[in-house]
Amino acid sequence: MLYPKTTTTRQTKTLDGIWNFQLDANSLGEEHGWPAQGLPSSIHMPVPSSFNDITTSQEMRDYVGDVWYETTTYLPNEWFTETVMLRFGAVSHTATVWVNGALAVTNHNGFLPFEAKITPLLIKNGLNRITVKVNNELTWDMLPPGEVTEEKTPEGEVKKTLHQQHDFFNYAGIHRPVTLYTVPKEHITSVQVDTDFNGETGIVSVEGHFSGRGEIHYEVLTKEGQSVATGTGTTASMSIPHVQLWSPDHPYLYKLDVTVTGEDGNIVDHYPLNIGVRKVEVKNRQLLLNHEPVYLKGFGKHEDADVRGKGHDPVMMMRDMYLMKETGANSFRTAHYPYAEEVLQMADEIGFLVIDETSAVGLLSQGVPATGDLAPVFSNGRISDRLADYHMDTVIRLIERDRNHPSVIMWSLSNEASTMEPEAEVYYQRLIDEVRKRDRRPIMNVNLMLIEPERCYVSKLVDVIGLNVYFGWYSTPGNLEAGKRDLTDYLERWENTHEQPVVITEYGVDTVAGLHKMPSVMFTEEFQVEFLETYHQVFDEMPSVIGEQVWNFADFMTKQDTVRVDGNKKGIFTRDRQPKMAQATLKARWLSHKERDRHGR
Ligand code: GCB
Repeated sequence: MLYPKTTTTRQTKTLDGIWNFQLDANSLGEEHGWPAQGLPSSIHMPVPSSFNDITTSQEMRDYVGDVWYETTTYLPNEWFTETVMLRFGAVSHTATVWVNGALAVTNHNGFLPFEAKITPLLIKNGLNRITVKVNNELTWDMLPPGEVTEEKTPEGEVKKTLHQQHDFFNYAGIHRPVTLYTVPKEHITSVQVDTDFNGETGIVSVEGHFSGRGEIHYEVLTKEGQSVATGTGTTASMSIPHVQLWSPDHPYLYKLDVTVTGEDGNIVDHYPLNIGVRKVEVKNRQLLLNHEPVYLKGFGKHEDADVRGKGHDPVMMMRDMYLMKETGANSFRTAHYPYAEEVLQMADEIGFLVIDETSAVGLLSQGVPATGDLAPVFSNGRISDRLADYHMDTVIRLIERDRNHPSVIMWSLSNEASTMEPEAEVYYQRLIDEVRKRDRRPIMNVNLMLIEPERCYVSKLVDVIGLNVYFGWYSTPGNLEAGKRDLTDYLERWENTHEQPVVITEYGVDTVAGLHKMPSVMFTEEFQVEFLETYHQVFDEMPSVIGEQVWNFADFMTKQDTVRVDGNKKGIFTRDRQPKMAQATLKARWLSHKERDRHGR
């Protein structure tokens, strides 16, 4: 699905702003005709944003069930000669959309875009009403999985409670931009780009599709607008002489102009996109970017901020990007779901290597922190065929959405699943086969530290193994000496049983900003520094470790729990994006690791 853009043949109109909003605890909105008649007693709500933390109401924050959003807009008359599309960047989790009271589209995925052709539903000389019903419930047929229970309050009302497996607050609402846009009646429907290079020559392979009859033309332009390659047809392979390769240190983007010309020679449709020429491979236990070994330094992140929750916010996004660069990071993982498309566009521009993750988090018998014994979820039917199909759909849609980003170097299929069950092998093999059919990027799966390398049924199938490790925190709490020993032992076992390289996808400790103690104890800033330094000593002795991503970039909100102090405090930055002491530790290490980048281990 192409990102909406204003081009010489297309127009866009944002619907972001203040919408009407109403809770619907008894799910009566449809019965009462809200899509056609309007919301009867709404309040104001910003879009994009989570609704949970905007007001001071406890009910709103912990609300589980249906909520409604509504806005109105006029459209310029000239739009009615074109096809009009309505597109949502993401709505968490289930959305039903009406235009002027008529059903336009439903979507079951809280972290991926969806759209509908709405031309026939629009009013030409009047105000158009767009209504969205959002449901934030989770089931074991969805990702992430969860469960809702109901109880009767003393007043006789039904109160729903969400039981989730994952360690981030179940923020909900219209989370990403909402856009109306036009496409010509016959238009470009998809563009897929793959890049490579041979010596000084860049190779750009494109596959483009057009809904009508007409020839597609491609032109590659430099930043300065100089044409360097052209091609024609559904598929084309173009060569760029003296290519400037894309990398985090040199995030050079070319522009690919895609056009379709009609019989009269006029341009029928035009869609430009940024492309970066680069090659990613996993070979001899190394991650190669443009044939050079690269060591990943960076963070597991979240889309999370005070007040706006998971609502996309360009202000926070830019602050995060600059803070990561400042700290010397070259990468991040979109833990634990696909991030806004705008984040990947910026990663392309600023230069980050992104591990792009699905929303498959918590396919386990336990919530977080998962300690002790794990019970089965694959073999006892908890993970159903419907969940498997949902996972597959997510993977396919993620690849379709993100495949053209040079920043995306790897697909992460899931975080911390019950991969010690033999049934997991078939489940993951099916996903992996599908990914390999569609794209040649390396595949990763991320493991919980309770998964034993000798008894993991999935790691042997992937290209890169992700490990989340908390020895000295969740095990032997506060004892870094024991933590170091156990970490060393664990990583050595992975190294000895698997051939693939390992990225440490999580390591970190909860740290309350401003809490200090000498000698250190858990939760102090000193302990966070010592924990990281201890872990780094171990990583540096492990040839299989090709990257380290600290958990987490910033403090983030979780559900209330005895092990969480107003959220998860493992951030290197606070939730308002100011540094803890450990930022300096990472910066000193990561900025002096240039050599390691270039030569690998
Ligand atoms: C994990 C999870 C992550 C949690 C983290 C923690 O292993 O992948 O979602 O937030 O541990 O802090 O416990």
